[in-house]
Amino acid sequence: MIAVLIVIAVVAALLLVAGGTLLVSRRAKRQIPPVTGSGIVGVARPEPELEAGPPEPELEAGPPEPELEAGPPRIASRIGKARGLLAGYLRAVRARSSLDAAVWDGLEEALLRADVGMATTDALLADLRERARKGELAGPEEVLVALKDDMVSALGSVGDTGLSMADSGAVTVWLFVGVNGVGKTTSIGKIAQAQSDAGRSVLLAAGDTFRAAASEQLAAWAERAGVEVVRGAEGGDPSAVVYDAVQRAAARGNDLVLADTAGRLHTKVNLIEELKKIRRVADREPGRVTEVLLVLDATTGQNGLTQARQFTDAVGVTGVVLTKLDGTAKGGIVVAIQRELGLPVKLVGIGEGQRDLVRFDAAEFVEALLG
Ligand SMILES: Nc1nc2c(ncn2[C@@H]2O[C@H](COP(=O)(O)OP(=O)(O)O)[C@@H](O)[C@H]2O)c(=O)[nH]1
Ligand SMILES: [Mg+2]
Repeated sequence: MIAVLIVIAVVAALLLVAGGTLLVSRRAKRQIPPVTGSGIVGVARPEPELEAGPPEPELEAGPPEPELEAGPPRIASRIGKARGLLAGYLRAVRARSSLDAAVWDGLEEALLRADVGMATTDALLADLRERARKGELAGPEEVLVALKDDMVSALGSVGDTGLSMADSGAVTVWLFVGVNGVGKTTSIGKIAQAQSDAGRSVLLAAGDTFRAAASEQLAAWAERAGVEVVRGAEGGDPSAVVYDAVQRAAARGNDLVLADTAGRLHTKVNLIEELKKIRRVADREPGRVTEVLLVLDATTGQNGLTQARQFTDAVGVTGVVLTKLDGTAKGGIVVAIQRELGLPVKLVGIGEGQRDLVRFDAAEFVEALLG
């Protein structure tokens, strides 16, 4: 009887220990913080040590994270639609035994379908045809390799993808502009997270005062990222909100203000006037606007270019944040933006999650698209 009791006690103890170990290892797994911002948001200054940043928010706090991904998501894993569209054309091109008309037609159609745009497609193909005519490119495979190289250099020729900071002593302001629904507020939320992970002290300015929900949405992102937000009254003066945010940042010693704006009035002159004013006010000491980021929605393809032109000249855009690249076959729009607007795409949005915004890398992107 005693022997039986002893056996039962030993088994129970073993079960307890095993259960405990399992729990601990589960918890440990859940608490492993995702690898922070290395692929996100480039900066001109060296990155501070990760340890300097605020503590990682609990995973539960953010929007759903894609599973099975350690580090920041790679572009290739998210632009399946664009890859899929091109893959069919490229297979057919590769299958040709010589550089016949079908090769050129196939390439042209592929690029146009991917929304690279007529002008850019023509320019890319004219160069390749000329090189083929001179005998520099022998077959379809060589043409494809040359096309990739040309795309990478076209993408790299319009400037740096880094995001710059003001000299110390000033408060850096990054201003986000673009029409309604393109992803300004969401991108600010993601950047706030990445920048505070990188050790910066970030403050958000809810410059979209058009409706209360806009600043509430920004406040929700601020909370997730563990940063503060300065809000104004609904319908209030957005410049005043941005001004207050810069003052507050200076007083509190924040390095970086991310300023949201409204995008609703884009057909009227006064949105542009409003943005110019916000920019002027944000640039007053101690504020310094070092980036004006035009947010464009990749799913609108070529239409986005028309929008972009309305903003670029007026507010001195320094770069593009291209969102929703995960939801479109029109990935070629990246090439059109850089070539036709002469603006670098600095960041790309590849999902709705907190870490789904990555620094744009031309070689990685072209390989993901055509590889
Ligand atoms: N799939 C996907 N959705 C995005 C991305 N960026 C933003 N969105 C969604 O686009 C919608 C509009 O975004 P919002 O930030 O409110 O746009 P805003 O009006 O320019 O501030 C929201 O539902 C976002 O979740 C992205 O990169 N990928
Ligand atoms: Mg918004």
